[in-house]
Amino acid sequence: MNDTMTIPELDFDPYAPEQLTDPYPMHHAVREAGPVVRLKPYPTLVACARHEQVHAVLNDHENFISGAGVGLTNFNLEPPFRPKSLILEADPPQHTQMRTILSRILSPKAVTQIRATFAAEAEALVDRCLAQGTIDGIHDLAQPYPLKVFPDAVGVEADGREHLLVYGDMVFNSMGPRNELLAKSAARMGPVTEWIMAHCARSHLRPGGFGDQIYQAADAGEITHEQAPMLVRSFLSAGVDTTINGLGNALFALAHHPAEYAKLHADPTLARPAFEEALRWESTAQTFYRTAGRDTQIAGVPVAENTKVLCFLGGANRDPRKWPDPERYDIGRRPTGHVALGSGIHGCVGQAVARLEGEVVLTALARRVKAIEVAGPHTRRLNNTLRALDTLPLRLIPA
Ligand code: 4IA
Repeated sequence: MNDTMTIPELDFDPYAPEQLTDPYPMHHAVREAGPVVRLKPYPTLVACARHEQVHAVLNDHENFISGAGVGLTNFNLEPPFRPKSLILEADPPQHTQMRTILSRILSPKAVTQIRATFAAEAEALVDRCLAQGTIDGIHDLAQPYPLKVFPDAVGVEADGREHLLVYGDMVFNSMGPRNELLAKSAARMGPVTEWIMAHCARSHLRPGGFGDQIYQAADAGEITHEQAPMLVRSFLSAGVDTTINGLGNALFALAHHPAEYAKLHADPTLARPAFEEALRWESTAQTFYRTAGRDTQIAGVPVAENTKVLCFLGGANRDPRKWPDPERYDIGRRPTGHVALGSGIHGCVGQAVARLEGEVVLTALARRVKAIEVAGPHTRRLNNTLRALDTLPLRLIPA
């Protein structure tokens, strides 16, 4: 390797509280340093924050595999904190087999069937928030909504659903290093893993729900009955904390951009693009990894087999090489090609449901609420992977 092939090394820890609180200056530095960089605190990995390379890595599943985990930990070297997900932490052909089943259960057609229920729940919840006037955007709206509609659709009983929040926090922290955030998550787990696995059993799932439909696929011989609970676990891992924070970040974006909210209020059909732009602007999942499955390259830079590749989704989604005026939250933008839901064969399988949730909540707000005002300082819930808010005081002005 000659001098021009030397990978720039930057002294950033993406998991330090400062970077988790405001990752954008770090994204800028990583993008400007080059298409591929090294990070001093994690000398064995390479990182990308430009859209072109993040997209290329996510769309090259032959060279950049998921079976060694999509977090910092290389499952070839260290055991995972829980049995590997059959879909997320897997490669073809196993991944394809699981994906076929989940994409059928979460298909646009299935979403048509849940739409009316999801919309009615959004309207009822926004009405309750409006009656309060001043709300906490997270605890009163962004959190209770997915925590009701998604487990309802999966077919999980109402009792104990708060365990899903603890579990989600743990799953996403586990994709980072063994830092204090992970230790704090782990300390809260108590009965949670047992509750999750118990609620993945068919006996706990409402007949006809998304969870039961996985068992129907097992009945049909598409997967084994031993695999079925593990796929239900994927619903419970990926379907709640993600949409909670997607909605929370969208509320944050709208509250801090009153002119954009005014456009949404004037034309509620902008709910879907407003949510999509929020995904671009504040990517809920900030980082994912792949692992080089063989000696390969990124932008001509050699990457050795078994190297972890850190993809800054939030960096790619604000790359000025891709997006004009990327720091601007603009609901008139059509941010096609953002990577907030991933890209390629592992791209979010639940994205039609996630978008439905965003659309119906923002539609209900747009119709009933004239303005959303910031009613006090927000606080962040730091997580190794998620861009998450803890509190978001808001004043809702009725239309
Ligand atoms: C799983 C990437 C994130 C949304 C996710 C988390 C967990 C699982 C899938 C996706 O457990 O399969």
